[in-house]
Amino acid sequence: MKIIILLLFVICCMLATHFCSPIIEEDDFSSFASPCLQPPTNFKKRYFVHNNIHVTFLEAWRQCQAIGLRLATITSEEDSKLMQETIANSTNTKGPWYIGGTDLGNEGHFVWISTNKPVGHMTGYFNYSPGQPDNAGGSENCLEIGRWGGVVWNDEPCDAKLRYICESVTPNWS
Ligand SMILES: [Ca+2]
Ligand SMILES: [Ca+2]
Repeated sequence: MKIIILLLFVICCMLATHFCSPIIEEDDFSSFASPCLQPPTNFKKRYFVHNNIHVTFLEAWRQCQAIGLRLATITSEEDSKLMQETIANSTNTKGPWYIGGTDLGNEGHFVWISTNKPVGHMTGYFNYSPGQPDNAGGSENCLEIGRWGGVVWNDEPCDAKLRYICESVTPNWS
């Protein structure tokens, strides 16, 4: 009889542990599978033209970060049109400005430093000026926009002091 009671006690303890203290693994996100918590499929991009200081590419990268933004990426014709409108409405409409593309460390293979994605990734969108990027002098590793007017891109030495353009990307819940 004592053995049966002891066994029942052990089983009760095991059940209590199972139901009262569920162990959730750190990487178990199944509990977040509610439709209400799905990530948005649309994002709204805004550009911010900074004309007040001239900085190197890496300084521009950090300047954007310091105000909660990131150095601009342009991944579609729609982005390019938005860029054109934003520049037209800025306090200085003459470039060039840094945007976030660089082939530092891997010549000829440009990535967006803000997203770690190759330039043209998924969309195949490029907007280089004819003949660019040319890596002139063997040392042009950062992308600028607006050197010759418009919004075409050119590679430029990363230590050139230029104005710069940041962006914000926010979920579009509407
Ligand atoms: Ca280069
Ligand atoms: Ca160039």
